[in-house]
Amino acid sequence: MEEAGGARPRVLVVGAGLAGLGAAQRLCGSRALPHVRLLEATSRAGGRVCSQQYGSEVVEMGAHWIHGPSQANPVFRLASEYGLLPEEALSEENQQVEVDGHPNLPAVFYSSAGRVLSPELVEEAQTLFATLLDRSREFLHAPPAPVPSVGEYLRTEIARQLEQRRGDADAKRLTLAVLNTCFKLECCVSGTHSMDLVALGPFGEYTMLPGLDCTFPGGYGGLPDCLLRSLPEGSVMFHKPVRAVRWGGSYQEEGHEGRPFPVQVECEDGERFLADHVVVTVPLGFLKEHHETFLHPPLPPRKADAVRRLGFGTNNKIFLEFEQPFWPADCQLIEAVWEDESPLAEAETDLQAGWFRKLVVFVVLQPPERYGHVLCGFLAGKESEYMETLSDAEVLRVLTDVIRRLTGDPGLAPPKKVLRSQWHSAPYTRGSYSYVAVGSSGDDIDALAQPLPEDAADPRPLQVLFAGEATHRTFYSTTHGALLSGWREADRLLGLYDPSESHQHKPRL
Ligand code: 6YU
Repeated sequence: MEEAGGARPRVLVVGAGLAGLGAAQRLCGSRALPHVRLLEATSRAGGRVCSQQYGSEVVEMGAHWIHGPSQANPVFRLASEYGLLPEEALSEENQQVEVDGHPNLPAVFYSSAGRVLSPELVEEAQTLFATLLDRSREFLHAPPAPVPSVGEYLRTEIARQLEQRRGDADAKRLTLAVLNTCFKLECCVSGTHSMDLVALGPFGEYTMLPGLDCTFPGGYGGLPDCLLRSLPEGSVMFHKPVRAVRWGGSYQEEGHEGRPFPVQVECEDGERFLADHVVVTVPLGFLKEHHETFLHPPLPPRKADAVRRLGFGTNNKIFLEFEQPFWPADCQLIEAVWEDESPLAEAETDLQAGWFRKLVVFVVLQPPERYGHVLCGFLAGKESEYMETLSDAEVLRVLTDVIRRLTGDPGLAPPKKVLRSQWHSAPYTRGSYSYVAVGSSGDDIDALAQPLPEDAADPRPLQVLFAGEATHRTFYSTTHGALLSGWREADRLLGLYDPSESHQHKPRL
Protein backbone atom coordinates (compact mmCIF):
# COMPACT_ATOMS: atom_id res chain seq x y z
CA MET A 1 0.00 0.00 0.00
CA GLU A 2 1.22 3.47 -0.90
CA GLU A 3 2.32 6.17 1.53
CA ALA A 4 -0.26 8.85 2.24
CA GLY A 5 -0.01 11.63 -0.36
CA GLY A 6 -1.05 14.36 2.05
CA ALA A 7 -3.37 17.06 0.75
CA ARG A 8 -1.94 16.95 -2.76
CA PRO A 9 -4.32 15.52 -5.34
CA ARG A 10 -3.35 11.94 -6.02
CA VAL A 11 -3.42 10.82 -9.66
CA LEU A 12 -2.85 7.37 -11.10
CA VAL A 13 -2.13 6.94 -14.80
CA VAL A 14 -2.75 3.47 -16.25
CA GLY A 15 -0.54 2.67 -19.25
CA ALA A 16 2.88 4.04 -20.29
CA GLY A 17 2.24 4.58 -24.00
CA LEU A 18 2.48 8.09 -25.43
CA ALA A 19 -0.93 9.03 -24.01
CA GLY A 20 -0.02 7.95 -20.47
CA LEU A 21 3.51 9.37 -20.57
CA GLY A 22 2.25 12.64 -22.06
CA ALA A 23 -0.41 12.96 -19.36
CA ALA A 24 2.05 12.13 -16.57
CA GLN A 25 4.67 14.57 -17.83
CA ARG A 26 2.15 17.39 -18.05
CA LEU A 27 0.75 16.68 -14.60
CA CYS A 28 4.19 16.44 -13.00
CA GLY A 29 5.25 19.78 -14.49
CA SER A 30 2.17 21.65 -13.26
CA ARG A 31 1.80 24.19 -10.47
CA ALA A 32 -0.94 22.07 -8.88
CA LEU A 33 1.82 19.51 -8.18
CA PRO A 34 -0.31 16.43 -7.95
CA HIS A 35 1.19 13.20 -6.67
CA VAL A 36 1.44 11.15 -9.89
CA ARG A 37 2.03 7.42 -10.21
CA LEU A 38 2.04 5.57 -13.52
CA LEU A 39 1.19 1.84 -13.63
CA GLU A 40 2.32 -0.10 -16.71
CA ALA A 41 1.40 -3.73 -17.35
CA THR A 42 4.50 -4.68 -19.33
CA SER A 43 8.24 -4.33 -18.74
CA ARG A 44 8.73 -1.22 -20.88
CA ALA A 45 7.42 2.23 -21.76
CA GLY A 46 6.10 3.14 -25.23
CA GLY A 47 3.21 0.71 -25.74
CA ARG A 48 2.56 0.59 -29.47
CA VAL A 49 5.73 2.61 -30.04
CA CYS A 50 8.08 -0.35 -29.90
CA SER A 51 11.59 -0.13 -31.34
CA GLN A 52 13.52 -3.39 -31.32
CA GLN A 53 17.17 -4.15 -31.88
CA TYR A 54 17.73 -5.96 -35.19
CA GLY A 55 21.38 -6.87 -35.60
CA SER A 56 23.22 -3.59 -35.21
CA GLU A 57 20.15 -1.56 -36.20
CA VAL A 58 16.76 -0.76 -34.75
CA VAL A 59 13.43 -1.65 -36.38
CA GLU A 60 9.93 -0.53 -35.46
CA MET A 61 7.49 -3.26 -34.44
CA GLY A 62 4.76 -0.64 -33.93
CA ALA A 63 4.47 2.98 -35.06
CA HIS A 64 6.75 3.65 -38.03
CA TRP A 65 6.34 7.20 -39.27
CA ILE A 66 5.44 10.58 -37.90
CA HIS A 67 2.36 11.17 -40.04
CA GLY A 68 2.35 14.81 -41.15
CA PRO A 69 5.55 16.05 -39.50
CA SER A 70 4.91 19.79 -39.28
CA GLN A 71 4.31 22.39 -36.57
CA ALA A 72 0.71 21.29 -35.87
CA ASN A 73 1.96 17.80 -35.00
CA PRO A 74 2.97 17.58 -31.31
CA VAL A 75 5.00 14.39 -31.86
CA PHE A 76 7.04 16.22 -34.49
CA ARG A 77 7.52 19.23 -32.22
CA LEU A 78 8.50 17.17 -29.21
CA ALA A 79 10.81 14.88 -31.21
CA SER A 80 12.48 17.97 -32.74
CA GLU A 81 12.98 19.54 -29.32
CA TYR A 82 14.51 16.32 -28.03
CA GLY A 83 16.84 16.26 -31.07
CA LEU A 84 15.53 12.90 -32.31
CA LEU A 85 14.94 13.82 -35.98
CA PRO A 86 17.31 14.18 -38.94
CA GLU A 87 18.04 17.59 -40.50
CA GLU A 88 15.97 17.01 -43.65
CA ALA A 89 12.85 16.18 -41.64
CA LEU A 90 13.12 19.57 -39.94
CA SER A 91 13.37 21.54 -43.18
CA GLU A 92 10.55 23.97 -44.00
CA GLU A 93 10.28 22.33 -47.42
CA ASN A 94 9.54 18.87 -45.94
CA GLN A 95 7.04 20.31 -43.50
CA GLN A 96 5.02 21.83 -46.31
CA VAL A 97 4.66 18.73 -48.47
CA GLU A 98 1.03 17.55 -48.78
CA VAL A 99 0.88 13.78 -49.36
CA ASP A 100 -2.65 13.08 -48.07
CA GLY A 101 -1.43 10.12 -46.05
CA HIS A 102 0.11 8.30 -49.02
CA PRO A 103 3.77 9.22 -49.59
CA ASN A 104 4.77 8.69 -53.19
CA LEU A 105 7.75 6.31 -52.99
CA PRO A 106 9.46 4.76 -56.04
CA ALA A 107 7.66 1.43 -56.34
CA VAL A 108 7.71 -1.82 -58.30
CA PHE A 109 4.54 -3.90 -58.76
CA TYR A 110 5.12 -7.64 -59.08
CA SER A 111 2.22 -9.83 -60.17
CA SER A 112 1.25 -13.40 -59.34
CA ALA A 113 2.09 -14.26 -62.96
CA GLY A 114 5.76 -13.63 -62.15
CA ARG A 115 6.08 -10.34 -64.03
CA VAL A 116 6.53 -6.67 -63.28
CA LEU A 117 3.43 -4.67 -64.20
CA SER A 118 3.63 -1.62 -66.41
CA PRO A 119 3.91 1.62 -64.37
CA GLU A 120 1.30 3.27 -66.63
CA LEU A 121 -1.34 0.64 -65.93
CA VAL A 122 -0.59 0.71 -62.22
CA GLU A 123 -0.66 4.50 -62.05
CA GLU A 124 -4.00 4.70 -63.82
CA ALA A 125 -5.59 2.28 -61.35
CA GLN A 126 -3.98 4.00 -58.35
CA THR A 127 -5.19 7.40 -59.50
CA LEU A 128 -8.73 6.08 -59.83
CA PHE A 129 -8.55 4.57 -56.33
CA ALA A 130 -7.07 7.74 -54.79
CA THR A 131 -9.75 9.91 -56.45
CA LEU A 132 -12.55 7.72 -55.15
CA LEU A 133 -10.98 7.55 -51.69
CA ASP A 134 -10.86 11.37 -51.63
CA ARG A 135 -14.52 11.46 -52.63
CA SER A 136 -15.42 9.06 -49.86
CA ARG A 137 -14.21 11.72 -47.40
CA GLU A 138 -16.73 14.23 -48.74
CA PHE A 139 -19.79 12.74 -47.03
CA LEU A 140 -18.82 14.14 -43.65
CA HIS A 141 -20.64 17.43 -44.16
CA ALA A 142 -23.05 16.23 -46.84
CA PRO A 143 -25.14 13.46 -45.35
CA PRO A 144 -26.59 11.01 -45.96
CA ALA A 145 -23.88 8.68 -47.22
CA PRO A 146 -25.30 6.54 -50.04
CA VAL A 147 -24.05 3.25 -48.54
CA PRO A 148 -22.81 2.39 -45.02
CA SER A 149 -19.16 1.59 -45.73
CA VAL A 150 -16.16 3.01 -47.56
CA GLY A 151 -15.67 -0.42 -49.17
CA GLU A 152 -19.17 -0.56 -50.67
CA TYR A 153 -18.88 3.00 -51.94
CA LEU A 154 -15.52 2.34 -53.62
CA ARG A 155 -16.73 -0.89 -55.20
CA THR A 156 -19.93 0.66 -56.53
CA GLU A 157 -18.00 3.55 -58.09
CA ILE A 158 -15.32 1.26 -59.51
CA ALA A 159 -17.96 -0.96 -61.12
CA ARG A 160 -19.70 2.09 -62.59
CA GLN A 161 -16.53 3.67 -63.96
CA LEU A 162 -15.08 0.49 -65.41
CA GLU A 163 -18.37 -0.42 -67.08
CA GLN A 164 -18.17 2.79 -69.08
CA ARG A 165 -14.62 2.03 -70.11
CA ARG A 166 -14.14 0.45 -73.54
CA GLY A 167 -11.27 -1.63 -74.73
CA ASP A 168 -9.02 -4.44 -73.84
CA ALA A 169 -10.57 -7.02 -71.46
CA ASP A 170 -7.13 -8.05 -70.23
CA ALA A 171 -6.20 -4.48 -69.31
CA LYS A 172 -9.51 -4.20 -67.42
CA ARG A 173 -8.81 -7.45 -65.55
CA LEU A 174 -5.35 -6.21 -64.54
CA THR A 175 -6.75 -2.83 -63.50
CA LEU A 176 -9.19 -4.62 -61.19
CA ALA A 177 -6.36 -6.73 -59.79
CA VAL A 178 -4.31 -3.59 -59.03
CA LEU A 179 -7.38 -1.98 -57.45
CA ASN A 180 -7.71 -5.04 -55.22
CA THR A 181 -4.16 -4.44 -54.03
CA CYS A 182 -5.15 -0.82 -53.27
CA PHE A 183 -8.03 -2.11 -51.12
CA LYS A 184 -5.68 -4.37 -49.13
CA LEU A 185 -3.19 -1.53 -48.66
CA GLU A 186 -6.00 0.70 -47.43
CA CYS A 187 -6.91 -1.99 -44.87
CA CYS A 188 -3.38 -1.54 -43.44
CA VAL A 189 -3.80 2.24 -43.32
CA SER A 190 -7.19 2.01 -41.59
CA GLY A 191 -6.16 -0.96 -39.42
CA THR A 192 -9.16 -3.04 -40.47
CA HIS A 193 -9.95 -6.44 -41.94
CA SER A 194 -12.03 -4.98 -44.76
CA MET A 195 -12.95 -1.52 -45.99
CA ASP A 196 -16.54 -2.82 -45.80
CA LEU A 197 -16.19 -2.42 -42.02
CA VAL A 198 -15.13 1.25 -42.18
CA ALA A 199 -17.99 3.77 -41.91
CA LEU A 200 -18.40 6.03 -44.95
CA GLY A 201 -20.14 9.05 -43.38
CA PRO A 202 -17.48 9.89 -40.78
CA PHE A 203 -14.47 8.81 -42.93
CA GLY A 204 -13.55 12.42 -43.73
CA GLU A 205 -13.24 13.32 -40.07
CA TYR A 206 -9.76 11.77 -39.76
CA THR A 207 -7.44 14.70 -40.41
CA MET A 208 -4.15 14.61 -42.28
CA LEU A 209 -1.45 17.11 -41.44
CA PRO A 210 1.05 18.51 -43.95
CA GLY A 211 4.62 17.22 -43.98
CA LEU A 212 6.58 14.41 -45.60
CA ASP A 213 6.20 11.39 -43.28
CA CYS A 214 9.49 10.78 -41.51
CA THR A 215 11.09 8.16 -39.27
CA PHE A 216 13.37 8.31 -36.24
CA PRO A 217 16.96 7.34 -37.20
CA GLY A 218 17.65 6.09 -33.66
CA GLY A 219 14.21 4.49 -33.27
CA TYR A 220 10.72 5.86 -32.43
CA GLY A 221 11.33 4.50 -28.92
CA GLY A 222 13.62 7.48 -28.25
CA LEU A 223 10.49 9.59 -27.74
CA PRO A 224 8.86 7.57 -24.92
CA ASP A 225 12.35 7.12 -23.41
CA CYS A 226 12.80 10.91 -23.22
CA LEU A 227 9.32 11.34 -21.73
CA LEU A 228 10.02 8.61 -19.19
CA ARG A 229 13.31 10.20 -18.14
CA SER A 230 11.54 13.50 -17.51
CA LEU A 231 9.27 11.97 -14.85
CA PRO A 232 10.19 11.97 -11.15
CA GLU A 233 12.22 8.94 -10.11
CA GLY A 234 10.11 6.09 -8.83
CA SER A 235 6.86 7.44 -10.29
CA VAL A 236 6.57 4.70 -12.91
CA MET A 237 5.94 1.09 -11.93
CA PHE A 238 6.41 -1.65 -14.56
CA HIS A 239 4.92 -5.17 -14.44
CA LYS A 240 1.83 -3.64 -12.83
CA PRO A 241 -1.17 -4.77 -14.89
CA VAL A 242 -4.32 -3.18 -13.55
CA ARG A 243 -7.19 -5.64 -13.07
CA ALA A 244 -9.90 -3.31 -11.79
CA VAL A 245 -10.65 0.38 -11.36
CA ARG A 246 -13.23 1.01 -8.61
CA TRP A 247 -14.65 4.51 -8.60
CA GLY A 248 -17.44 6.38 -6.80
CA GLY A 249 -16.28 4.83 -3.52
CA SER A 250 -14.77 5.99 -0.28
CA TYR A 251 -11.52 4.16 0.30
CA GLN A 252 -9.25 4.65 3.28
CA GLU A 253 -5.56 3.67 3.45
CA GLU A 254 -5.15 0.69 5.73
CA GLY A 255 -3.55 1.76 8.99
CA HIS A 256 -3.85 5.49 8.14
CA GLU A 257 -6.22 8.05 9.56
CA GLY A 258 -6.06 10.22 6.41
CA ARG A 259 -8.80 11.37 4.09
CA PRO A 260 -10.84 8.90 2.03
CA PHE A 261 -10.25 8.53 -1.70
CA PRO A 262 -12.99 7.96 -4.31
CA VAL A 263 -10.90 5.65 -6.51
CA GLN A 264 -9.22 2.32 -5.83
CA VAL A 265 -7.11 0.63 -8.49
CA GLU A 266 -6.31 -3.06 -8.08
CA CYS A 267 -3.44 -4.74 -9.92
CA GLU A 268 -3.34 -8.36 -11.05
CA ASP A 269 -0.82 -9.10 -8.26
CA GLY A 270 -3.40 -7.92 -5.70
CA GLU A 271 -1.66 -4.62 -4.85
CA ARG A 272 -4.11 -1.73 -4.48
CA PHE A 273 -3.61 2.00 -4.94
CA LEU A 274 -5.95 4.77 -3.82
CA ALA A 275 -6.39 8.00 -5.74
CA ASP A 276 -8.51 11.06 -6.35
CA HIS A 277 -8.25 10.55 -10.10
CA VAL A 278 -7.19 7.85 -12.52
CA VAL A 279 -6.29 8.47 -16.16
CA VAL A 280 -7.01 5.25 -18.11
CA THR A 281 -4.99 5.01 -21.33
CA VAL A 282 -5.35 1.29 -22.10
CA PRO A 283 -5.94 0.50 -25.80
CA LEU A 284 -9.48 0.15 -27.13
CA GLY A 285 -8.66 -3.50 -27.89
CA PHE A 286 -8.06 -4.12 -24.17
CA LEU A 287 -11.24 -2.26 -23.23
CA LYS A 288 -13.30 -4.25 -25.74
CA GLU A 289 -12.18 -7.46 -24.08
CA HIS A 290 -12.29 -6.38 -20.44
CA HIS A 291 -14.50 -3.31 -19.93
CA GLU A 292 -17.24 -5.27 -18.19
CA THR A 293 -14.89 -6.38 -15.40
CA PHE A 294 -12.33 -3.55 -15.57
CA LEU A 295 -14.54 -0.77 -14.23
CA HIS A 296 -16.74 -0.87 -11.12
CA PRO A 297 -19.37 0.47 -11.41
CA PRO A 298 -19.27 -0.52 -15.10
CA LEU A 299 -19.15 1.98 -17.94
CA PRO A 300 -22.46 3.80 -18.44
CA PRO A 301 -24.39 2.53 -21.52
CA ARG A 302 -23.31 5.41 -23.81
CA LYS A 303 -19.63 4.68 -23.20
CA ALA A 304 -20.01 0.89 -23.26
CA ASP A 305 -21.81 1.16 -26.62
CA ALA A 306 -18.97 3.31 -27.94
CA VAL A 307 -16.43 0.66 -26.89
CA ARG A 308 -18.44 -2.03 -28.69
CA ARG A 309 -19.19 0.01 -31.82
CA LEU A 310 -15.82 1.59 -32.60
CA GLY A 311 -13.44 -0.56 -34.63
CA PHE A 312 -10.06 -1.84 -33.49
CA GLY A 313 -8.24 -3.96 -36.05
CA THR A 314 -4.89 -5.62 -36.57
CA ASN A 315 -2.02 -4.48 -38.76
CA ASN A 316 1.22 -6.41 -38.31
CA LYS A 317 4.69 -6.05 -39.71
CA ILE A 318 6.82 -8.84 -41.11
CA PHE A 319 10.52 -8.06 -41.61
CA LEU A 320 12.36 -10.20 -44.14
CA GLU A 321 16.12 -9.91 -44.52
CA PHE A 322 17.74 -11.03 -47.77
CA GLU A 323 21.37 -11.75 -48.56
CA GLN A 324 20.91 -9.99 -51.91
CA PRO A 325 18.09 -7.68 -53.04
CA PHE A 326 15.79 -9.02 -55.78
CA TRP A 327 14.42 -5.50 -56.31
CA PRO A 328 16.00 -2.61 -58.28
CA ALA A 329 18.45 -0.34 -56.41
CA ASP A 330 16.17 2.74 -56.46
CA CYS A 331 13.04 0.87 -55.35
CA GLN A 332 11.60 1.83 -51.94
CA LEU A 333 8.25 0.08 -52.12
CA ILE A 334 7.28 -3.35 -53.43
CA GLU A 335 3.65 -4.19 -54.06
CA ALA A 336 2.08 -7.53 -54.96
CA VAL A 337 -0.83 -7.94 -57.36
CA TRP A 338 -2.81 -11.18 -57.56
CA GLU A 339 -3.99 -11.27 -61.16
CA ASP A 340 -6.96 -13.56 -60.44
CA GLU A 341 -8.47 -11.18 -57.87
CA SER A 342 -10.91 -8.30 -58.17
CA PRO A 343 -12.64 -6.07 -55.64
CA LEU A 344 -15.86 -6.90 -57.48
CA ALA A 345 -15.53 -10.65 -56.76
CA GLU A 346 -15.83 -12.59 -53.50
CA ALA A 347 -12.59 -12.60 -51.48
CA GLU A 348 -10.81 -15.78 -50.33
CA THR A 349 -12.03 -16.71 -46.86
CA ASP A 350 -9.93 -19.81 -46.13
CA LEU A 351 -7.21 -18.24 -43.99
CA GLN A 352 -4.90 -21.23 -44.06
CA ALA A 353 -5.09 -21.50 -47.85
CA GLY A 354 -4.71 -17.81 -48.63
CA TRP A 355 -3.57 -15.61 -45.71
CA PHE A 356 -0.45 -14.56 -47.59
CA ARG A 357 -2.49 -12.99 -50.41
CA LYS A 358 -3.45 -10.17 -48.06
CA LEU A 359 0.24 -9.18 -47.70
CA VAL A 360 0.64 -6.83 -50.65
CA VAL A 361 3.02 -4.12 -49.55
CA PHE A 362 6.67 -4.16 -48.52
CA VAL A 363 8.67 -1.08 -47.61
CA VAL A 364 12.41 -1.34 -48.35
CA LEU A 365 14.19 -0.18 -45.19
CA GLN A 366 16.43 2.79 -45.95
CA PRO A 367 19.30 3.24 -46.35
CA PRO A 368 20.59 -0.22 -47.35
CA GLU A 369 24.09 0.75 -46.10
CA ARG A 370 22.57 0.69 -42.59
CA TYR A 371 19.94 -2.03 -42.77
CA GLY A 372 21.27 -4.38 -45.43
CA HIS A 373 18.48 -5.73 -47.62
CA VAL A 374 15.44 -5.72 -45.38
CA LEU A 375 11.79 -5.56 -46.42
CA CYS A 376 9.05 -4.57 -43.99
CA GLY A 377 5.73 -6.12 -45.04
CA PHE A 378 2.37 -4.89 -43.71
CA LEU A 379 -0.47 -7.36 -43.19
CA ALA A 380 -3.91 -6.35 -41.91
CA GLY A 381 -7.06 -8.08 -40.77
CA LYS A 382 -8.00 -11.65 -39.93
CA GLU A 383 -5.18 -12.94 -42.14
CA SER A 384 -2.77 -11.01 -39.93
CA GLU A 385 -4.29 -12.51 -36.78
CA TYR A 386 -3.98 -15.97 -38.36
CA MET A 387 -0.33 -15.28 -39.26
CA GLU A 388 0.35 -14.62 -35.57
CA THR A 389 -0.53 -18.26 -34.80
CA LEU A 390 2.09 -19.65 -37.22
CA SER A 391 5.75 -20.38 -36.46
CA ASP A 392 8.54 -18.19 -37.87
CA ALA A 393 9.65 -21.15 -39.99
CA GLU A 394 6.17 -21.50 -41.53
CA VAL A 395 5.91 -17.77 -42.27
CA LEU A 396 9.35 -17.84 -43.87
CA ARG A 397 8.49 -20.91 -45.95
CA VAL A 398 5.20 -19.50 -47.23
CA LEU A 399 6.62 -16.05 -48.01
CA THR A 400 9.59 -17.55 -49.83
CA ASP A 401 7.10 -19.35 -52.10
CA VAL A 402 5.13 -16.12 -52.59
CA ILE A 403 8.19 -14.07 -53.51
CA ARG A 404 9.45 -16.77 -55.87
CA ARG A 405 6.06 -16.72 -57.59
CA LEU A 406 5.94 -12.92 -57.77
CA THR A 407 9.44 -12.60 -59.19
CA GLY A 408 9.07 -15.63 -61.45
CA ASP A 409 12.35 -16.94 -60.00
CA PRO A 410 11.84 -20.43 -58.50
CA GLY A 411 15.47 -20.49 -57.34
CA LEU A 412 15.37 -17.21 -55.41
CA ALA A 413 17.24 -17.62 -52.11
CA PRO A 414 14.92 -17.54 -49.08
CA PRO A 415 15.19 -14.62 -46.67
CA LYS A 416 17.88 -15.28 -44.09
CA LYS A 417 15.84 -13.88 -41.23
CA VAL A 418 12.21 -13.18 -40.34
CA LEU A 419 10.91 -10.98 -37.53
CA ARG A 420 7.28 -10.01 -37.00
CA SER A 421 4.92 -8.24 -34.67
CA GLN A 422 1.99 -10.01 -33.01
CA TRP A 423 -0.24 -7.16 -31.85
CA HIS A 424 -3.46 -9.12 -31.72
CA SER A 425 -1.99 -11.71 -29.34
CA ALA A 426 -0.51 -9.00 -27.08
CA PRO A 427 -2.77 -9.24 -24.01
CA TYR A 428 -2.58 -5.53 -23.15
CA THR A 429 -3.23 -4.30 -26.70
CA ARG A 430 -5.33 -6.90 -28.62
CA GLY A 431 -4.85 -5.34 -32.05
CA SER A 432 -3.12 -2.38 -33.65
CA TYR A 433 -5.27 0.76 -33.79
CA SER A 434 -8.79 2.09 -33.94
CA TYR A 435 -11.06 3.07 -36.81
CA VAL A 436 -14.60 4.37 -37.08
CA ALA A 437 -16.57 1.23 -37.90
CA VAL A 438 -19.92 0.98 -39.67
CA GLY A 439 -22.56 1.83 -37.07
CA SER A 440 -20.29 4.20 -35.14
CA SER A 441 -19.26 7.81 -35.59
CA GLY A 442 -17.03 10.51 -34.16
CA ASP A 443 -19.63 10.96 -31.42
CA ASP A 444 -18.63 7.52 -30.11
CA ILE A 445 -15.01 8.71 -29.93
CA ASP A 446 -16.13 11.72 -27.89
CA ALA A 447 -18.28 9.49 -25.69
CA LEU A 448 -15.27 7.26 -25.04
CA ALA A 449 -13.26 10.33 -24.02
CA GLN A 450 -15.87 11.54 -21.51
CA PRO A 451 -14.73 11.32 -17.89
CA LEU A 452 -16.63 9.67 -15.04
CA PRO A 453 -18.79 10.47 -13.21
CA GLU A 454 -20.84 11.74 -16.14
CA ASP A 455 -22.61 14.32 -13.97
CA ALA A 456 -20.42 17.43 -14.12
CA ALA A 457 -22.05 18.70 -10.89
CA ASP A 458 -20.86 15.67 -8.92
CA PRO A 459 -18.96 16.88 -5.82
CA ARG A 460 -16.10 14.51 -6.67
CA PRO A 461 -15.60 15.19 -10.39
CA LEU A 462 -13.12 13.62 -12.83
CA GLN A 463 -12.56 10.38 -10.95
CA VAL A 464 -11.86 8.37 -14.13
CA LEU A 465 -10.48 10.09 -17.23
CA PHE A 466 -9.89 8.40 -20.59
CA ALA A 467 -7.03 9.03 -23.00
CA GLY A 468 -5.36 7.05 -25.80
CA GLU A 469 -5.41 7.26 -29.58
CA ALA A 470 -8.97 5.89 -29.81
CA THR A 471 -10.26 8.90 -27.85
CA HIS A 472 -9.05 11.50 -30.36
CA ARG A 473 -11.81 12.42 -32.80
CA THR A 474 -9.66 13.60 -35.70
CA PHE A 475 -6.23 12.01 -35.10
CA TYR A 476 -7.28 8.54 -33.90
CA SER A 477 -4.88 5.68 -34.83
CA THR A 478 -1.78 7.88 -34.61
CA THR A 479 0.97 8.73 -32.13
CA HIS A 480 0.08 12.43 -32.25
CA GLY A 481 -3.55 11.57 -31.47
CA ALA A 482 -2.34 9.55 -28.47
CA LEU A 483 -0.05 12.30 -27.17
CA LEU A 484 -2.67 15.02 -27.61
CA SER A 485 -5.27 12.91 -25.80
CA GLY A 486 -2.92 12.52 -22.82
CA TRP A 487 -2.32 16.28 -22.69
CA ARG A 488 -6.04 16.91 -23.05
CA GLU A 489 -6.88 14.82 -19.98
CA ALA A 490 -4.00 16.26 -17.96
CA ASP A 491 -5.28 19.76 -18.79
CA ARG A 492 -8.82 18.77 -17.91
CA LEU A 493 -7.62 17.63 -14.51
CA LEU A 494 -5.35 20.60 -13.90
CA GLY A 495 -8.23 22.92 -14.78
CA LEU A 496 -10.02 21.53 -11.76
CA TYR A 497 -7.30 22.72 -9.40
CA ASP A 498 -6.00 25.76 -11.25
CA PRO A 499 -8.17 27.01 -14.14
CA SER A 500 -5.27 29.10 -15.47
CA GLU A 501 -3.44 25.86 -16.37
CA SER A 502 -6.22 24.21 -18.33
CA HIS A 503 -5.38 25.50 -21.80
CA GLN A 504 -1.62 25.34 -21.91
CA HIS A 505 -0.52 23.18 -24.77
CA LYS A 506 3.17 23.81 -24.73
CA PRO A 507 5.12 20.62 -24.11
CA ARG A 508 7.26 20.77 -20.99
CA LEU A 509 10.59 19.11 -21.57
C1 6YU B 1 1.63 6.70 -36.17
C2 6YU B 1 2.64 5.12 -37.63
N1 6YU B 1 1.90 2.78 -37.49
C3 6YU B 1 1.92 0.43 -36.85
C4 6YU B 1 1.59 -0.59 -35.97
C5 6YU B 1 0.90 -0.27 -34.78
C6 6YU B 1 0.54 1.04 -34.51
N2 6YU B 1 0.54 3.41 -35.17
P1 6YU B 1 -0.44 2.39 -26.25
O1 6YU B 1 -0.99 1.07 -26.63
O2 6YU B 1 0.82 2.82 -26.88
O3 6YU B 1 -0.24 2.48 -24.67
C7 6YU B 1 -1.12 1.87 -23.77
C8 6YU B 1 -0.29 1.24 -22.66
O4 6YU B 1 -1.21 0.70 -21.70
C9 6YU B 1 0.57 0.07 -23.12
O5 6YU B 1 1.90 0.29 -22.71
C10 6YU B 1 -0.04 -1.14 -22.43
O6 6YU B 1 0.90 -2.12 -22.07
C11 6YU B 1 -0.66 -0.50 -21.19
N3 6YU B 1 -1.75 -1.29 -20.62
C12 6YU B 1 -2.76 -1.91 -21.25
N4 6YU B 1 -3.57 -2.52 -20.37
C13 6YU B 1 -3.07 -2.24 -19.14
C14 6YU B 1 -3.46 -2.59 -17.83
N5 6YU B 1 -4.53 -3.34 -17.59
N6 6YU B 1 -2.72 -2.14 -16.78
C15 6YU B 1 -1.62 -1.36 -16.98
N7 6YU B 1 -1.20 -1.02 -18.22
C16 6YU B 1 -1.92 -1.45 -19.29
N8 6YU B 1 0.95 5.72 -35.53
O7 6YU B 1 1.47 7.87 -35.85
N9 6YU B 1 2.48 6.39 -37.19
O8 6YU B 1 3.43 4.89 -38.54
C17 6YU B 1 1.89 4.10 -37.00
C18 6YU B 1 1.56 1.74 -36.58
C19 6YU B 1 1.98 -1.98 -36.30
C20 6YU B 1 0.57 -1.33 -33.78
C21 6YU B 1 0.87 2.07 -35.42
C22 6YU B 1 1.11 4.40 -35.90
C23 6YU B 1 -0.39 3.73 -34.07
C24 6YU B 1 0.33 4.25 -32.82
O9 6YU B 1 1.37 3.37 -32.48
C25 6YU B 1 -0.65 4.33 -31.69
O10 6YU B 1 -1.79 5.10 -32.08
C26 6YU B 1 -0.10 5.00 -30.43
O11 6YU B 1 1.22 4.58 -30.16
C27 6YU B 1 -1.02 4.62 -29.26
O12 6YU B 1 -0.59 5.20 -28.05
P2 6YU B 1 -1.48 5.04 -26.75
O13 6YU B 1 -0.75 5.66 -25.63
O14 6YU B 1 -2.86 5.47 -27.03
O15 6YU B 1 -1.60 3.46 -26.52
C28 6YU B 1 -9.04 7.95 -43.05
C29 6YU B 1 -8.42 7.27 -42.06
C30 6YU B 1 -7.47 6.49 -41.69
C31 6YU B 1 -7.03 6.32 -40.30
N10 6YU B 1 -5.73 5.82 -40.16
C32 6YU B 1 -4.67 6.52 -40.77
C33 6YU B 1 -3.42 6.55 -39.94
C34 6YU B 1 -2.76 5.27 -39.94
C35 6YU B 1 -2.01 5.00 -38.68
N11 6YU B 1 -0.73 4.54 -39.03
C36 6YU B 1 -0.37 3.36 -38.95
C37 6YU B 1 0.81 2.98 -39.53
C38 6YU B 1 1.81 2.53 -38.85
C39 6YU B 1 2.73 1.76 -39.68
